[in-house]
Amino acid sequence: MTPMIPKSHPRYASLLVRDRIVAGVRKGVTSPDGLIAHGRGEAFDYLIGEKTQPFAKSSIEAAAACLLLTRHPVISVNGNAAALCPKELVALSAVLGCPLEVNIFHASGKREKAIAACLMNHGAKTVLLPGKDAVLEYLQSNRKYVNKEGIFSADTVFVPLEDGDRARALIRNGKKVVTIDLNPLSRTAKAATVTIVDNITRALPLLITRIKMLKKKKGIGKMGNRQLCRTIERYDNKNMLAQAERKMRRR
Ligand code: PTJ
Repeated sequence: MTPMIPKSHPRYASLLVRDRIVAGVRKGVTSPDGLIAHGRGEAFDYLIGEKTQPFAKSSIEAAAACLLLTRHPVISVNGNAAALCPKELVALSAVLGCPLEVNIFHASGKREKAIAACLMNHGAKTVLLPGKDAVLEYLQSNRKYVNKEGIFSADTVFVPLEDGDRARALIRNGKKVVTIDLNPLSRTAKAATVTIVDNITRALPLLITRIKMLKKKKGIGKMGNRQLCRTIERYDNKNMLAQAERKMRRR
């Protein structure tokens, strides 16, 4: 553990989050490469002022609509997401009534089990693991191995914190992709249907709150659904990424 961080430290909040990632590596949940990914995220977060910006709020609105209108959404969890927000990932799966599935880039059966155990310790009832019998097309990396009842048959996959080959492959497999990624230039950010450019530690609680509110409203029937459809129709992911990039360049 990091030596006691005084609350007055200007980087107090950021250092606490950093501690979670380091603890994740020590527990075998996060890969050592996850530390580098986290550092990259920190740099981008610095450039947006470490605050949820209006473009992220618009994306949260669209993400909530997309996840609510989907018949079979699935939450994909890697080592970084599990270390940073296990409680919130479980809460999101409960509010959507959808499965959590472990899917990691740096192959390790041991770490897959550690991530599942971490989610169970935070209240998950079941966590799906990748199998060898369901394989995604257009993907070479370990992330191609998925669960038949989970990502394989999902129509929308929530994939926070990753860059690389998967978002595009998921789209090519006919799925929608919702992501949280602080880097608006990443391949995942660009390929996704909805990209929330914000820190997962801030964005996930906001997304859960928004979904809960919309679910209550949706209770009013078809009108609610039509409103959600309109939110998605009007949403322009490219524009949100451009706004995020502009904000960063100005800083
Ligand atoms: O557990 P594994 O094996 O699946 O590995 C997970 C990592 C994250 C190591 C793996 O997916 C990876 O290497 O990811 P990348 O390519 O480094 O991409 C991670 C993306 O997440 C980058 O674009 C970062 O800017 C972004 N990111 C990092 N931390 C945060 C973040 N976005 C939002 N919130 C964060 N806290």
